[in-house]
Amino acid sequence: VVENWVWAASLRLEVDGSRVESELKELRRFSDTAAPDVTRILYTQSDLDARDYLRRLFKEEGLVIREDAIGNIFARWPGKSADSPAIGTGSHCDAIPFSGMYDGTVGVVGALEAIRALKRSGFRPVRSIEILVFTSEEPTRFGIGCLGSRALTGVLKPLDLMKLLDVNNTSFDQARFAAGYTDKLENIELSESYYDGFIELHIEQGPELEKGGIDVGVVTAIAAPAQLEVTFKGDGGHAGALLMHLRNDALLAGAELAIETEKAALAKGTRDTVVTTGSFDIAPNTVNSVPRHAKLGIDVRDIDEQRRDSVLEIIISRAAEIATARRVEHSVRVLNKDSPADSAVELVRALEDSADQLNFSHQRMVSRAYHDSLFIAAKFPTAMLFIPCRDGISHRPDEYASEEAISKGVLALAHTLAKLSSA
Ligand code: HGY
Ligand code: MN
Ligand code: MN
Ligand code: MN
Repeated sequence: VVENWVWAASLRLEVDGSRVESELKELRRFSDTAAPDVTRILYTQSDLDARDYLRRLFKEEGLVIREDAIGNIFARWPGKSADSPAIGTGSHCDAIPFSGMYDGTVGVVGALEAIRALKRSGFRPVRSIEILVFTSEEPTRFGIGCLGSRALTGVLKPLDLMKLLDVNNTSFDQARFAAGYTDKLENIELSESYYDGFIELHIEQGPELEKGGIDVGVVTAIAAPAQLEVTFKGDGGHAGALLMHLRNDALLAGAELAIETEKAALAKGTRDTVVTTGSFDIAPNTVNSVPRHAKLGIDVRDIDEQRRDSVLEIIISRAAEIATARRVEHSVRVLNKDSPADSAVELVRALEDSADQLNFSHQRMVSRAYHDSLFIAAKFPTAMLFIPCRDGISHRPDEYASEEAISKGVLALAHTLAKLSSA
């Protein structure tokens, strides 16, 4: 590894930050909500337009493109030994409703600029370098995040994918066929030797790097996400005529549970346990009708899997107690309960070496957001590279990463890709 280090130090890479910024701005145009809010949901026209745009950029760079049965996009820069396991990099380009323009996209356009910078320097990889645009990192349409990477690593099998339905009862197969993805689901899973290593560049989505004035973060572990859905059903009735003691109000059961989820997180006494009741649907949702249906979407995370699971158990038992006390029916569905992932030590070191070579300050950190790297890490050596974002804001339209921060992330990524693809 030392000779790579010495050799890579001779790289003189130029990153065109303003080109990256303009390409991110162009990507933002593909949205179902007006700027600055970005909404880009799996297989919608905005998503398909964004994919077309990215494929155009990849083609301009002469990359070899393929797409799999669910729309994971692979854009490969063939190396001298094209058959060796490749070095992967990339992220996602879908966006939750009313969010920002940097989450995911920095890791896609940044990976392309890293390849362009390496090409401009005359560098030629031994191992191919491949950009992977994961098809649906956000849980918005089918309720579960990281669909692309779960399928690529076999966490979700074809049968699991076929069971997925969106809120309009459109099946995953119907949705992907309509988007033009008709290959067999069985062809998605990657072989063990597909990648030799994978690096994902992403905004931190937290305040630590900016607060510390640190150029880049090297992610050592990715927190363990879990999502559950709790539904309460009551009899409902007339808001005026139904007396209070005769009610079994589904909304109030849900409201009580939402407060209990916050209590369960705080009771753990650590900042690493976070719980969010992110969605709360009620029906019939009319002011003069006692709610008879409430559905809560609850997101539970921690870097400690046992602690996360104990919070899940508390929430599930409180839901049952509340249902009994309020004489409502209830059901609980755990959509996913994933394990945390550790980065590969050799990739953490490679990223730190690159930062040192570039005189960038860096720090090791945990990712509190989940990413496709969470699943890729179970099959291939993986690490993530974070750049600061303003006030740590994300999943909001005022999410922002400066051109300088992005350029530093791209330079550190390019240096690391050069090293990893040279042996
Ligand atoms: O929710 C997350 O952590 C990711 O941004 N989807
Ligand atoms: Mn996100
Ligand atoms: Mn993301
Ligand atoms: Mn150092």
